[in-house]
Amino acid sequence: GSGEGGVEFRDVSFTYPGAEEPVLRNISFKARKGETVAIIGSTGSGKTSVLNLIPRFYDVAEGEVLVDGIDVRRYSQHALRAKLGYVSQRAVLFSGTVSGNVAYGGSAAPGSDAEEGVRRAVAIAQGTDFVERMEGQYEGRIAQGGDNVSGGQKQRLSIARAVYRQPDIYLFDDSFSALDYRTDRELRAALRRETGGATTIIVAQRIGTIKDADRILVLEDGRIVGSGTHEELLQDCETYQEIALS
Ligand code: TTP
Ligand code: MG
Repeated sequence: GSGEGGVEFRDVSFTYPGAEEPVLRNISFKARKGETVAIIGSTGSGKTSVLNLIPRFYDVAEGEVLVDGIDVRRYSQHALRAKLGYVSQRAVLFSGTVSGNVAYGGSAAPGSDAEEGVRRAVAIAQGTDFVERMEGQYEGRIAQGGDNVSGGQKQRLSIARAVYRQPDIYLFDDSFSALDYRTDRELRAALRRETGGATTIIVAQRIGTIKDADRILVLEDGRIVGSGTHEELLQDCETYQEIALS
């Protein structure tokens, strides 16, 4: 079932406030504890919209979204968000230190346990090398909007921010898109190794990022048009074949 650490969608349809047409139609899937479920599909197919329903950025009117087997509407905002490590499609950094960004405003003074946590999170996110090359390292300055770090570095720091919180469930919205293949692979391997048993939902545009997922959902116009492993989908999902061969 979708017990501890699980996510489940039960026949979810969703329309944005003020919109006429549903953006998601009859979405059902399960990510059991420790599984990696990937979502792929063309731009505008609804991938971000699926993820947005898990932390309750929006509430569904039809169907149910469950976390640990419980309807998300029954959690307090705080209890729900504490379980989730959400990394948005646009990495958001604020002006402050590397540590402050990873600990999300929390204090991570040099020598504290929090600083240890920051180092560990940055290491898992494959950011140690560039952070340690920065002037000031973990106390080094991040400019407003992260303008002094590259796109891939920004992504790694926002991933580190999620890792730091040690969530049961990771939600990655295209969070690896600016990483080279090797960093992408190593980051995901480190996550699997170090976050023992966390459930992961990965939205991605490239096959390499999602190929080894336990299950891949193919989204088209807000509907699931295929679901299975990479091999299964290559066999029997036309949309997936098109993505894979493009
Ligand atoms: P998304 O769910 O954002 O589609 P996507 O994540 O698959 O696309 P991309 O690969 O480019 O990131 O959008 C689906 C539709 O929903 C699209 O028509 C835009 C609309 N939408 C809103 O109206 N409000 C929102 O907050 C979002 C996220 C999407
Ligand atoms: Mg998106």
